[in-house]
Amino acid sequence: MTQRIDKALIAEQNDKLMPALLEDYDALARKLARQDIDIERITKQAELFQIAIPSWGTGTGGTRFARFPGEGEPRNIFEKLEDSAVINDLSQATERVSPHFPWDKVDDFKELKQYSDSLNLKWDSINSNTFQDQQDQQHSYKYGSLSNTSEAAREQAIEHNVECIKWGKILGSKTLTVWVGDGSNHPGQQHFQHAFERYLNSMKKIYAELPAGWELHIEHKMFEPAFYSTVIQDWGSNILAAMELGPQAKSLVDLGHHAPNVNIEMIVSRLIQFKKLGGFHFNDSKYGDDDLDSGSLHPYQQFLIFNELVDAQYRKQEGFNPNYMLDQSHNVTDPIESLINSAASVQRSYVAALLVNRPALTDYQLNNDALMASNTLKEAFHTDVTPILAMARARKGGAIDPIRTYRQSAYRATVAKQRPNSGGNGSGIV
Ligand SMILES: [Mn+2]
Repeated sequence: MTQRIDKALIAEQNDKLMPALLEDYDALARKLARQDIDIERITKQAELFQIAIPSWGTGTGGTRFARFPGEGEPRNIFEKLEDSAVINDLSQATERVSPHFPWDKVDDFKELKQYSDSLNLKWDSINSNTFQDQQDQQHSYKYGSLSNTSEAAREQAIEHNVECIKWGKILGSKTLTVWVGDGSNHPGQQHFQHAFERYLNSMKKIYAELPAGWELHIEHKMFEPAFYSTVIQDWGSNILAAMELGPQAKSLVDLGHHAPNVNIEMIVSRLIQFKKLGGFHFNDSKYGDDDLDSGSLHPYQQFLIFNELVDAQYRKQEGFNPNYMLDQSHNVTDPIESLINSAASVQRSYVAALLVNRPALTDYQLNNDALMASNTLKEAFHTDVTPILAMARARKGGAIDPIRTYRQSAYRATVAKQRPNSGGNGSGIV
């Protein structure tokens, strides 16, 4: 049976919080009006904001050392969808779910589509997995998949991606995201050019199978599991591959997959300029690919990325329609709470970026007024848009305070009884 958040509970909680929200919303409306910004226009845009939930994010993550399973973890894609529906019930910003195959593979994809329809959920990008071996797999990916020196292993990886497209068509997805762990751990282990050539040849075969209207998103990652070199190491290799493949191939930016201190917002601008920005995996990081909750450490960086995105929207940049998705690992929190928080954090960056006075910024830039240009961004970033986010949720039937309402619902305790712990405590990078 599908367990959901009772609409009456959301309404009851919202009734208690609405008077204070109205006070804060009106105060913010007056403040924005002084800057010639109509709060209602911003709130409507906040209501339209959507970010996809990664199916694997609903489970407890881990590190390569250990994983500590949480209570009532989803055991299959149907239960992951149930948790995703709860996140959307409360946040009203996450109506799409991104699956990972073969982790989420089912025998009957039509049945899965019917189930997601019944929860009012849609499907985002399909993620293929050729970075680990599956049971009964003929050829190992120990030495890579799409760039493996073995043609048989490469063909097997291509075939898996083509199957992912087939499943995605049934689910109504329009994107295939490919990340490979291919690379090397020793200098000299791999011929850089030949490995990249093998990867490109494999990707060309996958690209040839893309239906019209689909996109192929390439995800790069600097390190891990290969620690010396990876075949799609950085945005440079990524965009080269996307350009080589054709217009349906674009680059995906995972915030944790860059060297420390890299200017990610400038990479975003470059990808926008050349119509190669496919989408995002939002998360935060301190040391590397930490998969921390979005905006938990670097909210200004997240805002600056959205400043570029809103700028492209403002300039009506041709071919600009990136996918937004979360990609985080929840090791010590309830994944539902972290995903609700993170969706709101990314939405906050988007809404704050809408407040940037763009004509003034352009003027400061043209006149080389560095201080005022910087202050223009800071003014928007420092505006507390919490009342807009809460009002957008409330108007769509979501919760003014989604975490509080979630805890009141006791959803986790209920599903913990229905989903006994599988006892799996092995390592688990997800
Ligand atoms: Mn990712």
